[in-house]
Amino acid sequence: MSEGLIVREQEPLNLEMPFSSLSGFITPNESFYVRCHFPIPEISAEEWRLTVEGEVGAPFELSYDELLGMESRTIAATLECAGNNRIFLEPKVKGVQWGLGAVGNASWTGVPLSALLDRSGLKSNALEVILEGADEGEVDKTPKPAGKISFCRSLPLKKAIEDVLLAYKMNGEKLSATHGFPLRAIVPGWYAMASVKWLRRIVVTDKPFNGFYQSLDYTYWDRSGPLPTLAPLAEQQTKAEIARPENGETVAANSVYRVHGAAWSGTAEITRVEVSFDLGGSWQDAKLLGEPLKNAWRLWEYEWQTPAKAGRHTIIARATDSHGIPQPVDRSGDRGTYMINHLLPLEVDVS
Ligand SMILES: Nc1nc2c(c(=O)[nH]1)N[C@H]1C(S)=C(S)[C@@H](COP(=O)(O)O)O[C@H]1N2
Ligand SMILES: [Mo]
Repeated sequence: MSEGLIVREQEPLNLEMPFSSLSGFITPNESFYVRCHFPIPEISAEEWRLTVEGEVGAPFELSYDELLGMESRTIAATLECAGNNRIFLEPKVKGVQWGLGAVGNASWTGVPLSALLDRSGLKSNALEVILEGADEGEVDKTPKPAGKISFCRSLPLKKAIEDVLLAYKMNGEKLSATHGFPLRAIVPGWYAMASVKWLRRIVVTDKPFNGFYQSLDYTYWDRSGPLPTLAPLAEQQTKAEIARPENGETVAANSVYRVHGAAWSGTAEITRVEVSFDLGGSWQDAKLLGEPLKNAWRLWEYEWQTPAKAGRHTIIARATDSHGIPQPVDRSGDRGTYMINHLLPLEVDVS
């Protein structure tokens, strides 16, 4: 199953797709990166139940078969780990050393979270929805709670109702244990820590949730208010990544090389991808492939007429979305070890 994936960690399992193998709009299940904080829970579909509780008029639980019997929806969505590209940070930081491949795009089938929230009879004081996974363990960072915790994240009620899907299929196949069997959340446009796997409980709360992965881990310093505040990571930041050539690849001089990759944005459509071969001095438009789809990446390509002269060359790609916000050239320290979308030059040998 993990064939061809880069093993970043065995236990817990953390596998990366070699991004140079990007071959289509849909990432095949066996190539999709895997990010786990704890051992993968073994869950039997017969015994498993999803409970919906908290600030609701009518708490209830659902079996796997009941879920499959509900009206379903299928959406394409790109999941990107908030620590994707961390290996490129200087100086080196702690955390899984992801290269370019902690990202993938799949089609997800399941039940809208709003259908369950409707049925629960939300109370008027409902503020957030906590999604809890069945995986548990001790956290290996400090400060931390004593003993075991489960992996959970909360969503503002608005986002929870808007477009969150509870998925049991990935690219038409039953969800695998590594990707969250029997049920996971897909939170479109958000960094993938929000897309909780192995869901077992949904808790509606009337206060902001301050769990470990909400308020200590997976946070950044938000400066939209009068003072910097620690805020939970949310929307994916606009980014273009180059699949080929790879960093360090040798390409033939005086030939045509297909530079290609993918670009995505959490809140808008990708409207432009450009490439630069002179460290950002000048930019050429790449061709966007396929159709724009909200919350799914867009593949792109550029026919590069390689230089006649041998030597080292750099390539940078940058994406712009329909909000017009370009990728940052430099990295902001407010983002800690997450949300890494500044421009990344790669080097190739022309020979
Ligand atoms: N229950 C649970 N959900 C989880 C995680 C986890 O460790 N436990 N990891 C999160 C993170 S950080 C990411 S990037 C995505 C990865 O999803 P994937 O393994 O299907 O690619 O799952 C998220 N959901
Ligand atoms: Mo992640």
